[in-house]
Amino acid sequence: MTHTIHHRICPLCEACCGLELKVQDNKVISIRGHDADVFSAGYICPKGVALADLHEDPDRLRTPLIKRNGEFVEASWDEAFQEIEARLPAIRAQHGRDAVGIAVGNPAAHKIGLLMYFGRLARALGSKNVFSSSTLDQMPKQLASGLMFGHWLSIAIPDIARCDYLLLLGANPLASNGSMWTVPDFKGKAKALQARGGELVVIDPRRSETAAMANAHHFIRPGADVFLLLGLVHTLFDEKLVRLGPVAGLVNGVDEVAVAVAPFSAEAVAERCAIDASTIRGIARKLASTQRAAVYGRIGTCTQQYGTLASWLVDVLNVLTGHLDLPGGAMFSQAAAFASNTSSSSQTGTVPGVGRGITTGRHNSRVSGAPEIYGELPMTCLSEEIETPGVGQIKALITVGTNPVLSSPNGARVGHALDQLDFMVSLDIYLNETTRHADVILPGLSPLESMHYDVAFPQLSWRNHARYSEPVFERPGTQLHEWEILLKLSAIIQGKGADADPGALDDEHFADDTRRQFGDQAPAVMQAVGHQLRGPDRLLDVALRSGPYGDAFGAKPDGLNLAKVKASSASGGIDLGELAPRLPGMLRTPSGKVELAPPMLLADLSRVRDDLKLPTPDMVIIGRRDVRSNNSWMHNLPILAKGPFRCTALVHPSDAQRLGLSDGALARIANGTRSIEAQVQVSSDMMPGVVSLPHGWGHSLPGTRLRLAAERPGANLNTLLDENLRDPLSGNAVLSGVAVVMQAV
Ligand SMILES: Nc1nc2c(c(=O)[nH]1)N[C@H]1C(S)=C(S)[C@@H](COP(=O)(O)OP(=O)(O)OC[C@H]3O[C@@H](n4cnc5c(=O)[nH]c(N)nc54)[C@H](O)[C@@H]3O)O[C@H]1N2
Ligand SMILES: Nc1nc2c(c(=O)[nH]1)N[C@H]1C(S)=C(S)[C@@H](COP(=O)(O)OP(=O)(O)OC[C@H]3O[C@@H](n4cnc5c(=O)[nH]c(N)nc54)[C@H](O)[C@@H]3O)O[C@H]1N2
Ligand code: SF4
Ligand SMILES: [Mo]
Repeated sequence: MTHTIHHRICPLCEACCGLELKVQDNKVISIRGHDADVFSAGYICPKGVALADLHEDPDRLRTPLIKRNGEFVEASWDEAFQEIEARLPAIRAQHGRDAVGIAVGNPAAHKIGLLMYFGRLARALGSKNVFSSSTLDQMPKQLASGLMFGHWLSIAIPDIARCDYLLLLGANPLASNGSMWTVPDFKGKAKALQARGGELVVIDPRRSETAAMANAHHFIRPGADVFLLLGLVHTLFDEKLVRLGPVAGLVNGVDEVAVAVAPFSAEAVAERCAIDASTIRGIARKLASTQRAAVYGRIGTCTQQYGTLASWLVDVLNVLTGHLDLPGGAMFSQAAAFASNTSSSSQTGTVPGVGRGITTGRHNSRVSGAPEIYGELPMTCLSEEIETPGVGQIKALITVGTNPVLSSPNGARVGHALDQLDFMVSLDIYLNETTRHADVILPGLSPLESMHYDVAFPQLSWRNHARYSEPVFERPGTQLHEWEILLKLSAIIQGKGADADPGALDDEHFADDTRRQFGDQAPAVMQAVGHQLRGPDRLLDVALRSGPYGDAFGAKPDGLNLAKVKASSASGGIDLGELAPRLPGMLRTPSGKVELAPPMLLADLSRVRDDLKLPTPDMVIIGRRDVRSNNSWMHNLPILAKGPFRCTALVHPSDAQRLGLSDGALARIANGTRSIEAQVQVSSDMMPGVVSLPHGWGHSLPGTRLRLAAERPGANLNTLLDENLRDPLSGNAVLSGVAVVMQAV
């Protein structure tokens, strides 16, 4: 029997590697990196190989489930939608729009059908109760970037191919494969940087895999990055090292920043962040004196109470050292499709780069009063919005690819809250810790059964590219695409009925959108796109053709369209070149300039000032990632589950000795009345006084269908974390540096 070869971009993490799959008898027989891929050049990690296990996983849901008398039973799609129609609109009619909440999780960022159609459902619902894992993750970075550059996804990334000094804070790309920075084979690129004489410097409370390969690593007290960063900015002013370079005329607020950082000399912050003043000054000098240098901060700098300030200061450093928007510095990718910062006409007029900017706090959460941000409320407000009676209380919830019972602080409370709902629908591929609370579960397709194009990550990519994947397998006959499921749910909400045809609904939406986007040109656009395409493919064709490299619907015959990008798949996609300067055209701030000193951020510095002398708790907890794991949902795949147990609590030998903990034994870790038991691993890679435990574990809850994961369930870090601790500006959860008490069991 002969096999067939397929090319597929991996949807499992932000590295977006191109894979080559061999298929025989309708089974994947091998997965390797696609050597010809223009972007990832054959790189792959163990999770990419696990796509075959995911496809085959007998626990992965393939039919809708309806809960009857407390037990899930298999149902047809018609039955599932009828059940939803019988129950959901009535709740909305009785209690109002906000009574139906919606929560979306990480996999949606990796699936165009979820990402592009989730918004349609959210708009149909018209509820203020929209939540996503962004507020457990990167909202601070999005907010800081939005305030500075005018759009939530205009995020500067290191131009690693040409950089000679890279300062990394709170990121471990050797395990995570990069985040808010799409950079497959970070290790290879970092080694090349070192080979050309460059330096990689890592700031992390643990000597991570990335720190271990760095030229220098400095421990930092968890949650204290804002102090280090302020010390660095202060040094630049203090030692007259500020040079804006070519962007000088495009930056507002340098003097305001100089005044704002005045209380935070390297000497003043050193103790608070546990890095000496001379080291801080040395890093600032090196950043300023290296022609091609960049600073990058990721989850460790976001998931803390000063997340937005830390994210802002990362880019303040990039600007003040003259590295923004220059080769080898911190640059902006130019995506082929869907990027707001490439739209040809600016929103407010003819000046390139002038836009509306961003606004937050258009409404507030009902119970805690947390400000709306990017149309969302903090995920950590979900439980209280379900539990607290009154107008606007959440009575029904739709979850889309999210598992907050494990991924959100105080997950047990989330679980109890979900039990209080009148109705819950989950669009998810597993019966897991969260979806077991649902009344109806609607399964998405296996990634190998759907087309793929990354919407968000080309906006954050180390090099510009356009790559498309066809489905490897046909979808099973009765199964729906996730975009179709989302449209069906929207139709039910809008009273169009459970048997509305998703194709017709899609046509309506498409016509509306095209009129809105193209005005008078809409009929010509619709005609150019034709009648063959539907769903995400059609949206993609329009986006590519009207995008910065597009064929302008025929006016630029050499430009891109869907057919061309599709045709390039076997040869590894289309390379669109290295990053190029994009200022001022990509800005969307009202001033048309980079805003270095947004008032909201300067005002928040008063909290930092008050906190300079805060005493160090005896023991604090932080998270980590392992290359063979992915948040809360890949522990059921054989190829990843085998090998050493990964959910261990790393502690420094001095802490182990002090607390009587021994390697391999269990320790109780407690925060107030909540506690877990985790296996200790003594490690001199830890900063003393810090314990590291990965998140996403705790698969011992009853009523799930994750048979392999349940064999080695691990402990749930989020049991210990506090759902009331947030960065007040972004609403992001504090997941790092929380004080705990540890003792031997
Ligand atoms: N303590 C601590 N907590 C953390 C973090 C941390 O560092 N420390 N990290 C946070 C971060 S960065 C994130 S992004 C969040 C992630 O938290 P979540 O957004 O909750 O995402 P996951 O834990 O990845 O769970 C993904 C869910 O989607 C389902 N799923 C998988 N594939 C598909 C699909 O193709 N379609 C559909 N419909 N569903 C699918 C899975 O079954 C699972 O239910 O966790 C956060 N939680
Ligand atoms: N293998 C694997 N890959 C993943 C994921 C996964 O679960 N597994 N999840 C994906 C997701 S959703 C995301 S968002 C990305 C995240 O990608 P990264 O941001 O690279 O996340 P981590 O690998 O957790 O690395 C964070 C580092 O920050 C350190 N740290 C903790 N607290 C602090 C602090 O206060 N300050 C500083 N400076 N450092 C601190 C931790 O010790 C850790 O080494 O990874 C993605 N990729
Ligand atoms: S690094 Fe691994 S999980 Fe991430 S895209 Fe590449 S193969 Fe997939
Ligand atoms: Mo994330």
